[in-house]
Amino acid sequence: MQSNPIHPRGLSLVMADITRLDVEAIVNAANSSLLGGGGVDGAVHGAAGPELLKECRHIGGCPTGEARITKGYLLPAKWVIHTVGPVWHAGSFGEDELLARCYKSCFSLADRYGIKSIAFPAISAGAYGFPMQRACRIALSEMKAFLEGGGRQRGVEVIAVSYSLDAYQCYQRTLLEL
Ligand code: AR6
Repeated sequence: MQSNPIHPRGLSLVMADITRLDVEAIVNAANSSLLGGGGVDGAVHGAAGPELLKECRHIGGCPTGEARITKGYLLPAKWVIHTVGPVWHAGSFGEDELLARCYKSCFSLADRYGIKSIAFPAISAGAYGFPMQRACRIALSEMKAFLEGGGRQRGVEVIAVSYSLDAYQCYQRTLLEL
């Protein structure tokens, strides 16, 4: 795991497989069925084991921009917060707002469950086609807003996880600009 605490106040950037992180909650970039898929969703279900899918079946899906919480089962993380990012359609269908809403929905669940450490993948920036830099800026803005709006005072740690060096460097650059 590569990490660089360039932002020491509650926010860190790491390059890692999110399923291996020893945090209280990891976020899954799911689809609206919540029944699994590829990318980080496939990795989360693979590492958590079949009990996760069983619990997800009972939830009955999740609309874009919202989030649902389950247990982490075989993951090191106690909780998985599943959120459904928007599919990128050239940016003219409210994608930015929907992506921001994903982060807000995750933070709101994290608060409700008293979660003190939460790791996010780059929601929508894989199969859903959201441009990485734009996704990165929205992710980091929402993370900062949450921390500055009381999350930091409550001792919550937020981790932005990248899965490639390119993504990691994009987060680094974007964080310096914010
Ligand atoms: N750890 C951290 N980040 C990861 C991992 C991992 N193990 N695996 C992939 N990423 P994606 P989306 C990064 O496609 O764009 C699924 O099929 C990846 O490099 O997982 O929101 C769902 O079921 C990228 O930067 O999610 C949906 O149908 C980021 O995670 C759809 O894909 C998000 O990529 C959701 O698409």
